[in-house]
Amino acid sequence: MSLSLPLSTDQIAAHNAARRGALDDEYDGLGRTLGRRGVDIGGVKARLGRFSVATPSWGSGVGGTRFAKFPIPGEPTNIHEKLEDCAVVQQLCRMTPRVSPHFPWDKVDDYRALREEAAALGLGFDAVNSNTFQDQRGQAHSYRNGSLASTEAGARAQAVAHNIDCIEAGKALGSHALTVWIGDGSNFPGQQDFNRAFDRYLDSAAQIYAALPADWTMLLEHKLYEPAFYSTVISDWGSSLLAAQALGPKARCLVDLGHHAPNVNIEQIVARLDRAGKLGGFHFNDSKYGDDDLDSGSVNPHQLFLVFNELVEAEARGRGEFDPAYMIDQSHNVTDPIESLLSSADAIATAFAKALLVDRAALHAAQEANDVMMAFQALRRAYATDVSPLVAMVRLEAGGAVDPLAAYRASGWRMRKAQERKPASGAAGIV
Ligand code: PSV
Ligand code: MN
Repeated sequence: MSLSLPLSTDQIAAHNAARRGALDDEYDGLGRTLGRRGVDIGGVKARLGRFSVATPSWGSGVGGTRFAKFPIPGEPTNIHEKLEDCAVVQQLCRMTPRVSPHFPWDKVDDYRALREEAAALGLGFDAVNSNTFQDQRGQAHSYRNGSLASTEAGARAQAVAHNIDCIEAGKALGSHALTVWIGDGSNFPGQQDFNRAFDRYLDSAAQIYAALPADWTMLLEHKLYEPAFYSTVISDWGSSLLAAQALGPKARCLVDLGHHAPNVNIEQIVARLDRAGKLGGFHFNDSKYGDDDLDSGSVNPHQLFLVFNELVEAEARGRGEFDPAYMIDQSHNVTDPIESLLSSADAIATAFAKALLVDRAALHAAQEANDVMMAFQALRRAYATDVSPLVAMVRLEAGGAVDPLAAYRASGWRMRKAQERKPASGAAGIV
């Protein structure tokens, strides 16, 4: 398969050449700083180089709120254009080699051909996402009263069949996971029997689970509210864990950073789910108030660091196979989505790099000795370290750009696409 990358490699090479000297200097300085702490920067660089996070196909388009969407010229309007834009992100940052598709938004007739198309752009596919939170034109049963947990047998069967179709598409795409998030729930006290709704969900989910290939994971994504505003069926990590345990070993919990009650300690949830052997994956984003789907690390980068600190702990604890599916799930309403994805990938890698720098022996010793301040300082020292030369060096050595945003702007990609692509619609709606 010959690669046909979207951006000029010569242009990226020239961009890097102009920045190489300064980067070497800053990287060497960081190496000396870490060396004095007994940390080998080369080892951290190698670990960071193996890290990757999937981009969401839907995140390459401009998002909107329930009030409005403001399209930009040149934004993608179909899966082929979305793949091109995800390939731009991957070419520049080299840590987003897979795309997570959402069906039926990304439906095509030939998924094998789509897989080849992606491969030619340097991309593979990550978890497939089902959508039973919207009605599609011509479908027999409405999801107005729910999908997998609906009281209507026809709606439940239709939602199960859609998820099985997603698995089939995913098989052809080379995916190994299905992410299931449902909007089912209630808007009024008394509207729904909490436990009967959960039982219906379990019954439907078990039918999907039975259709999973042996090497697949079913990722259960919980969310506290929206579109149901009084209760949701899979509202929190407790319900998610109960469901994953009831379904079996291939079912795991997916943590979307925006899907919790305000002020919940998400990093503790990460630790608990890992302890239960059920930490399946992440949707990275950030929020100020609720499920805001803002760019990762834009509001609370410290929380992102604390989440990664638990992930590094979890990996070190080595409870079996540790391979959570990392994905970005953001709504880019006021930025060029490619720029947001580049900036977010950088923020995620930065948080991971900092978590790798935590002196675990010092942290654990301070915890055992009840030395509160030194336990905190073990985290603080890692968090305060400027790892940007390390993250940039990993990118550069993998073939990406030292400064991805500058390289992207210099490429003129969006302006070129504005000439070629048909305009996107401004229809509002949360995605
Ligand atoms: C729901 O809010 C969610 O986080 C789920 O992952 C959806 O599938 C996704 O957003 C895309 O709209
Ligand atoms: Mn999500």
